[in-house]
Amino acid sequence: MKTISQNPQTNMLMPINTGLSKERQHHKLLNGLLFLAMIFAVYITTLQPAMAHGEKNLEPYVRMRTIQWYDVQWSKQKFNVNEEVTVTGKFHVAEDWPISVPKPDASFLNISTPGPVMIRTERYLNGKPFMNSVALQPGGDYDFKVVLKGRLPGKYHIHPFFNLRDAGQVMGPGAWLDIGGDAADFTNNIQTINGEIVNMETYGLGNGIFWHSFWALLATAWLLWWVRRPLFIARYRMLKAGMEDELITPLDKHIAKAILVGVPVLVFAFYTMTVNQYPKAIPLQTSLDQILPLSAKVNAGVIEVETLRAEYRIPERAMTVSLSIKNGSDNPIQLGEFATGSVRFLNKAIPAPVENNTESVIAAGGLSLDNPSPIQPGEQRTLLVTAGDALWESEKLDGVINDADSRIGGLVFFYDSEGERYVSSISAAVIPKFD
Ligand SMILES: [Cu+2]
Repeated sequence: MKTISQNPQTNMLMPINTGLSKERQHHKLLNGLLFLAMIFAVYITTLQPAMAHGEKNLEPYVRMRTIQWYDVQWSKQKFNVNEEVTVTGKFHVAEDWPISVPKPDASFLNISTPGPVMIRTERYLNGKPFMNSVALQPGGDYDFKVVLKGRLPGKYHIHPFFNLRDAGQVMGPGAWLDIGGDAADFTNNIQTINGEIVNMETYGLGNGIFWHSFWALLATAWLLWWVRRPLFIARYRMLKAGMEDELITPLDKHIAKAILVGVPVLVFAFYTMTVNQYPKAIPLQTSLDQILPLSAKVNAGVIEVETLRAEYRIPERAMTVSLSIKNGSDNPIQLGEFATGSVRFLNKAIPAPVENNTESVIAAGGLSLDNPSPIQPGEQRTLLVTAGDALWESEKLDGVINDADSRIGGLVFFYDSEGERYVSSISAAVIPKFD
């Protein structure tokens, strides 16, 4: 450096320097523009109503082969603040649970909402009320019911969904709910076991704010007490220089001792006060609810379905599944629907009742069979079923062919001549066809 600055031709460096600073200015401008673009993107995305909110993000094999929802139904889609609405439905827990997804030993049935727009007042699984997570059994069928109460007016896309421990969320079909009325009218009063009526909207709020602020202030103060001192490198150098005595003062030690004794004493004192004030209390529950699947349904073993082969033709966006079906019932049966990952492919030759008001994605004529004649009692038939629709792509289910676990799963619905429905879960490895 010295040789350069002493060089008589120092001037020569000038143009280069200006060149560099120009480049830097250019960089600054570019960064600024990028930043503006980012702000703009955030602005645009927040302005637009959220039409989708991650329903399609989960890998297709997780959506198709874990919780298989069906018959999801809302009691109403338009209601007011304080009014109750019920969502009911069923789900099958796939037998062919993906190897990379932890088993559903702890799962929580939840409702996805954009913020606290409703409150949940009741929840049932197979008719039993439950509060906690539940262990689900692969192969089992369950029936659920959740009662909610309108809290904030607006139009929201709401889904029932399962939180699976260590796996993520498996969304059920969504529905638009319209909550009318005034947010100020919302009431959420409950009666405690002591007979006292409390308003859940404000109960304990002051206490919560006080304790959070108290501990945050204490912790911040203690942190700042040390941070204002020389930190890591300076500290290390003082240590090396044998000045460790100056790093911790007698006052530091006194304060540390006061905190060490004071905090546990404080916690114990306030704990005792609380226990005396509320002698009848139930601890927060963390147990796992044990609810068995619905007892083997009447149709178990009546209709035997085995998946022989599945092929996905990419240009046609069609999944062709070869099923070996044995009709053990007393009536002729016909295949009316194939449902997977909240997409329903219907056989329009069969007036299968579309008995739900969730806008689960439906391909009305998406299901076709190589032999549409009813399967007679006692007959065993190999049926070639094609579920074809652009929904494979728009619902991002076709990504299954790029997964390391290229297997599909879903439910097939048979209807007999008496209107009886039989549900079977199928699964198979998928072979992609590129042309
Ligand atoms: Cu949604």
